[in-house]
Amino acid sequence: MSQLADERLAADILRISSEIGLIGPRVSGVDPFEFERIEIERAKNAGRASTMAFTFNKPARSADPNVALEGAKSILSFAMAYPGPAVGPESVQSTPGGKIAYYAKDDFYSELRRRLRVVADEVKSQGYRARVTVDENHAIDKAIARRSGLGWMGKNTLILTNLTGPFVILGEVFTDAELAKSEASGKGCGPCERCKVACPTGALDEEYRLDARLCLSWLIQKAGPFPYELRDSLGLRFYGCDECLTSCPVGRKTRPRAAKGESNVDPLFWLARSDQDLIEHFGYMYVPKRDPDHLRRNLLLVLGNFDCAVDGVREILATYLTHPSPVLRGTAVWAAAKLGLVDLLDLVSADQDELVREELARTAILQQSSD
Ligand code: B12
Repeated sequence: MSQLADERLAADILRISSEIGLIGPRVSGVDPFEFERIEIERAKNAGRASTMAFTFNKPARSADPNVALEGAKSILSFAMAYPGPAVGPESVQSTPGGKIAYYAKDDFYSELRRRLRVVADEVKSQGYRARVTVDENHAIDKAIARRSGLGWMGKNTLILTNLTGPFVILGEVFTDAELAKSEASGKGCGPCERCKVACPTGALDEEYRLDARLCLSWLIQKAGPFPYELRDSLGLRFYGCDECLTSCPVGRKTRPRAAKGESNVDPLFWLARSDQDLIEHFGYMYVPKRDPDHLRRNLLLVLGNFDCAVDGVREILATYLTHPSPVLRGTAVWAAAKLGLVDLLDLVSADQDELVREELARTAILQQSSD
């Protein structure tokens, strides 16, 4: 294809992208992302990747654009903004309950994929190949956004744009069209460390690096019992964590804002719902093995972090103290003790499961120390 054709394509993509509300594109080359591959392997070898798969599974594959599209010549890097906190204090407006992080308040990833397919169809209509990727393991979205200059990496390890700060999700269109490449921005955070200070667990322990073992956003997605020592820090988070985003000053005045009076997740309501109801309502989120009990674990953690026992909590906890899942029984033990409902624990006094016995033992120690 001629240079003229490529320029026409670039102009058409730019026009269409702004019409459908995309930030970008900026264009990245297709050399493997060596720096990122080394960093991913470094985190993995240092045990800082916890049990995550994602790009930690096969870093070399994720870092090689030729895997996403054989013969790729350009990567179009895009961002889509999502609403962050409403203006003014949050607490007065929102209903008490589990908090969902802003990036997961709606199925923004599917919406971004839909928009990128419009761009990909245009690329294909002009005779080139195109492949869309969003939050998938064969592409490192942040590395592509950083190299193309779509945004720059903050100390929270997220890609920031001047207008939105970190409140964007990222996606790409890989293509064999040879498009003019754009430059990385080279911007940085300077002395600012607000995200590092704001992180409830100290997960941002090194400059521009995150220890995922401490990151609440990961631990909320990770199957099994939630780390005991971090349950208080979790607070009322049901899914995702925004501390290292809401604390970021970049784009604070210009980023999109959620409407006031955000609705939170009522744990009592959802703990009484069926598997189907839970997956139908929250299934757009990453839920390990799409197991509704994982969502129930998070709901019990939220309940245990309520200030006090609300109406209906005894009945719900009684059912979960006899639930088939040891993880849910164990978490219900912790929640009952936290809410001062220790008499309920008679229901599990004969429980033989090791996990449940461990939770009971911790509760007993807690009891003795508070007597
Ligand atoms: C694994 C993963 C996670 C993990 C690990 C997070 C992490 N930091 O990587 C967990 C589950 C914790 C997570 C959480 C979140 N995630 Co996530 N996640 C991913 C995923 C699948 C892979 C990211 C990856 O490869 N990480 C590997 C590690 C080693 O990379 P890194 O931490 O960025 O480390 C870099 C820096 O340390 C840098 N570095 C080292 N030294 C230096 C020095 C300087 C000066 C600089 C500049 C950089 C630098 O080098 C490393 C490699 O680039 C991507 C999707 C994708 N396929 O790319 C989404 C993705 C990164 N996640 C996303 C989102 C929205 C989130 C959350 C905000 C969700 C929430 N609200 O809970 C949180 C934010 C937590 C955080 N501060 O990172 C978005 C981020 C969009 C953006 N604006 O950047 C992505 C891109 C998905 C998407 N397509 O939109 N996520």
